[in-house]
Amino acid sequence: MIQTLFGSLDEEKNKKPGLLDRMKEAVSRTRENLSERIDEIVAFNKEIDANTLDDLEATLIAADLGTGTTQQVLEALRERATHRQIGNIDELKRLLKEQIAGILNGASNVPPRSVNGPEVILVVGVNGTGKTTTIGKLANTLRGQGKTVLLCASDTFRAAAIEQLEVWGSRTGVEVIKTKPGGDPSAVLFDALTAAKARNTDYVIVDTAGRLHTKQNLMAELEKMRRTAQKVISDAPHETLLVMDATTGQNGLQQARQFTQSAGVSGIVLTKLDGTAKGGVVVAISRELGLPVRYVGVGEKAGDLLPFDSQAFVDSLFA
Ligand SMILES: Nc1nc2c(ncn2[C@@H]2O[C@H](COP(=O)(O)OP(=O)(O)O)[C@@H](O)[C@H]2O)c(=O)[nH]1
Ligand SMILES: [Mg+2]
Repeated sequence: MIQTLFGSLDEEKNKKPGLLDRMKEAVSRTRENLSERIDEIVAFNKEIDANTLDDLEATLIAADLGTGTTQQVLEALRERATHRQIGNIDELKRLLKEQIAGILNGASNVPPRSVNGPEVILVVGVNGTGKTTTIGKLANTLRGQGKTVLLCASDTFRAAAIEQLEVWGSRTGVEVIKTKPGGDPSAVLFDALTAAKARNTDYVIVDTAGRLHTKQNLMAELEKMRRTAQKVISDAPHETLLVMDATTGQNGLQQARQFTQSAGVSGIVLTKLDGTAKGGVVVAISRELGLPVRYVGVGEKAGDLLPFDSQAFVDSLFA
């Protein structure tokens, strides 16, 4: 059973029967890029042998699985292909699905939960990846479940960032705790957590800056925020979500490494899956960062956030 921040995915599936359809829609360009090319490769090669796998390699890399992940997937198929044990295309796709699901499931973990008091979600990542938008979507999801939420505007680096979070706050009916632009991100976090604790708010979602003057500066700031959070709620943050932009592919993965090395990331949100033919990057992320993808962003609206289910994802890719 897949756990998300908000309980089991089965519960969410029951509420939203269209989840698989929405995932299929979101990866439609990736599916064309992957599944339909595989059809062509097999049609061209007639039988599935070592040559087919060579052609398949280029296709998997084009879908942004990355070279290491592609090699791992193909390695598992090579022996069988050499002995002509992959009878037809359905069998080939079934094996690919099995390999990819295995990688995705291998990175899964259960988010730690707050024993008592507010659950704190720290949202980090490079500028423009979709942090603030994702926070708005998460607030919307939680509000829809009747939870109480506070947003914390700790991206004090730009005035526009605070205003953008406030727009999401009013859209979702959630209060935003803020300070003036240029203010101390940790100070506003302290205020937000103190307020949440006093009010017994269910969730606090914390927006952070994507960049400061230097990388070291940024990482030190995030570290300070963690320490500050723990002064108010000892086991906070309960989840640190790294937001990544699917359209930046392998470059985004490079940038993400810097965060996972020093920001205590526990899960990934992959945004803009709707805009790319390279959704295979999900698999590369799981394998290379060893972290589960918790959610995918599939558009700019409040409802455009889907809990990530590896089986629904592979089924959608090869549908
Ligand atoms: N198509 C699409 N656009 C998105 C998604 N998530 C965010 N965006 C857009 O990406 C841009 C940057 O988002 P923002 O939340 O400001 O990024 P931040 O700098 O990380 O806070 C905005 O124009 C968002 O509307 C998504 O899942 N799909
Ligand atoms: Mg932002």
